[in-house]
Amino acid sequence: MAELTDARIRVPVDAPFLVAARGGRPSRIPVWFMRQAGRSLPEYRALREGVPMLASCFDPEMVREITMQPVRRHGVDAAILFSDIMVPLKAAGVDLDIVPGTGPVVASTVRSTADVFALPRLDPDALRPVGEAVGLLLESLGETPLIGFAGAPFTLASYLVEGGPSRNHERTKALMHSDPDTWHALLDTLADITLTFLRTQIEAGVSAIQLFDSWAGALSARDYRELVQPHSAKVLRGVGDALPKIHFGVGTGELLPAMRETGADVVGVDWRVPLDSAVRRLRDAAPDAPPPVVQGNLDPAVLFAGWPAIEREVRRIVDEGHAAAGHIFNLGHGVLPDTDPEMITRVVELVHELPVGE
Ligand code: 1CP
Repeated sequence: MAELTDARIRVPVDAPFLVAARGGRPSRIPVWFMRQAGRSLPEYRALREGVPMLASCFDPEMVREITMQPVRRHGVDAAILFSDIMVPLKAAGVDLDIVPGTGPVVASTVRSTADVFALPRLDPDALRPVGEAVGLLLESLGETPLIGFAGAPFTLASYLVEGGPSRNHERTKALMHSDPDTWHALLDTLADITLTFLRTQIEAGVSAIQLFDSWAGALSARDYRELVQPHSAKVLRGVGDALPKIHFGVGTGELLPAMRETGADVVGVDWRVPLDSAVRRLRDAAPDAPPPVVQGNLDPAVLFAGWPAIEREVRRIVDEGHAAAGHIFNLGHGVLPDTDPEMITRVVELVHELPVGE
């Protein structure tokens, strides 16, 4: 693979994040935070002043700077590319916007076979600014790994079908149950778009990828396996095995084994399931598979509880993470906007002081 011989990549093979992701014993417990780039940082808000979210995602210098901000400030073990799950759809020409305070809003919902066939294909050239941003970041990051990411087909579909953020996903569930053929055609199209987005980032030099199926926890395990899993598997198998693959969703305690079966090396866990229970669920479901590697799972709201409570929770999570073959410390979902950045820095320092385990 080209990325393994790319002289611009200076990430050592024993970087703690990469070792843990592979189920090895790192020199320290690696830590990064979902949504670490953005929102809670004053330097982010200053830079984004007057620049729409999607415009910033297609500006390579801006992406470089926003991606670097939490690395400089907190000393995390990995950077995550500043972008959004809607970027590949925007690049394909889908009429959508990211509205401040709301999230992604789609101009025309996708609910019929005709709507699915009318979806544009994604020309990789339209993602050139994303590849350029990754290239710039390889220089700035040096030895710190860069995580690329994409939204999984189900989570992307939920925005296209609902037209925006949704609490109950009722129209999405109505489509999957009333017209499975159209549903599968939609998810197959989205899997192709997602793969193109990930391949752009991989060819440009990211060290790992995370597939966000943020809203998959809204589904039963039965529906997930039948209507979603094959499409996420198409994405993760299509990416290949050259770099570690993390798969995450919120409220997915019942889905953890099924999500791992899509081809994930690392399973992201939210705060609802203790990491040792998550490891047991994964191991019991696949006794012959390699021992599980997990990422998580501090409740983002605990960062508002004051240091003594935060410290107690971090220590508990690190202890429970010792049940896994590898543990990447993270939150159970993204950093909340009003989080005090100082608490994040202190969590990084504490995790780095704690023992790695056997
Ligand atoms: O107005 C603003 O400043 C935009 C807020 C914002 C930001 C900073 C949005 C809109 N997206 C992002 C960046 C982003 N999105 C990143 C950056 C890298 C980092 O993690 O630091 C990432 C990884 C995402 C991924 C993303 N976007 C997900 C999956 C992760 C998750 O949190 O579950 C989802 C579901 C989205 C959709 C989205 N984009 C933006 C918002 C507010 C939302 C969620 C809307 C909803 O609740 O449905």
